[in-house]
Amino acid sequence: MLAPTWSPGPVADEKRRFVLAAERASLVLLEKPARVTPVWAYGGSVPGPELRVRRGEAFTVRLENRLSQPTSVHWHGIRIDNAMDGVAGLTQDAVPPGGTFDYSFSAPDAGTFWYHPHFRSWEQLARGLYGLLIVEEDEPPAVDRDVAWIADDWRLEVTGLIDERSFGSMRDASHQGRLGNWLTVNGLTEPQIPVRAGERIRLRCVNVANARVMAFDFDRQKLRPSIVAVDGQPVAPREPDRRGLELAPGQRTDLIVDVLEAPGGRIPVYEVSTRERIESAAFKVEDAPPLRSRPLTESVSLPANPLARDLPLEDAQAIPMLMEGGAMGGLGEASYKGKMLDIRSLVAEGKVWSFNGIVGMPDQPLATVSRGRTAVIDMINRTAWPHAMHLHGHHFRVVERDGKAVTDAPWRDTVLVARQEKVRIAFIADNPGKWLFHCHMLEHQAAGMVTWIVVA
Ligand SMILES: [Cu+2]
Repeated sequence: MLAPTWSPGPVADEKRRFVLAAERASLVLLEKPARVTPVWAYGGSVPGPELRVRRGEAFTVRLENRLSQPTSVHWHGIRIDNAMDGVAGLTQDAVPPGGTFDYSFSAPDAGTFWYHPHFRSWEQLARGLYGLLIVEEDEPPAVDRDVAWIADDWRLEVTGLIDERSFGSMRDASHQGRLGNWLTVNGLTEPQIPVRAGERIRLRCVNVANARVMAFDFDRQKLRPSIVAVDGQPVAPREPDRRGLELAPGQRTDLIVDVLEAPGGRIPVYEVSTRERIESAAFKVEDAPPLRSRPLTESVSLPANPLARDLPLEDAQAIPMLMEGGAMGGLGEASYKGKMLDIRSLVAEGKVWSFNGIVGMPDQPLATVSRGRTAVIDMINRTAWPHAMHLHGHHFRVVERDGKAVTDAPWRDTVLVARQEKVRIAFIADNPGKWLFHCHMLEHQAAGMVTWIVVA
């Protein structure tokens, strides 16, 4: 019997309505000895319920806020109606404790997306508020099973409690962000995922950590991993990088894996972003006859989403964006809430990063782009740290890195910009509204790395 890796999500009623309650819950993450970790969770589970919808269908998710602070839900990667984007303070008011909000929308693209709060994200995600939103293809690919791989990086005390004293730490904010000390996959410590020999699995990987860039080494011989989508958008099948499958915070990758290990065997998957190889989870091959006499060999390709094929750059609107600040960044002064402040005064406000000399959410957008026009954002990362830049409501392509043209880059909603790197991205501004553009290292966002773009 194949056990699911966690309990299945709620089933929508006949009117396609889901309920998502943000509430307190408990997990056991530390097992020897067992310690209870109080968390915040959607529907009492971490990850929250897996929401599954069909491409293009209208549905409603009612957020019920049972927490002691306001919250909201952002649907990461969905080219969504702006009013449903869930950004507290920009597209809606935060939902107060005891309040509700109905998110009614449809998803134009099939793929792997996720949801999380967009209010005090640095605290609310770190406490466990996140889940997968799966938009099914009109004709899903032939796989035996669809399995989530939701990677998180918790910062726990030895008692099992979430390290709350470090929330808001300026040291974290000015360096890499809040790195954790405890890795989970699907809210579990080193889960042993039961599989059958010969089985073909679609693995939906997402990094929901506040700040850690992760890399997973999926065994090439025993799993033969093939990337078929990134950030929800299909790509021609390709092998992961030899150094491991890299996932910056917010990014997703869909993998096809084939279980090429004998019954009774075990295939560990290591997290390899540091010098250690940490076992993150393992596939445990059931002691049962293989699912098929010969493993499948034909590669899987996902059907294209209705994104524009061409990205005309000739008449594109150029949007320069200089990224400055952070530890060892040498930021002298920047504008915050309309006033020039020196770095000491900025730090006193909890702010250390700037875009174009402005710290935090500006009154004026970074740019206003006419609907339908191509926009090119030229990011110059003049900081000593990488940043996972996320654009709401659109997918973009990297067209240049450090002055070198990039061709055939996948559509993404989140891109990792290395320290001191220049990355040029382009997108068609075809979704009207106010769209956030920010670093998904959530402490960087909170400490200044956030702006917005208007599509008018
Ligand atoms: Cu950042």
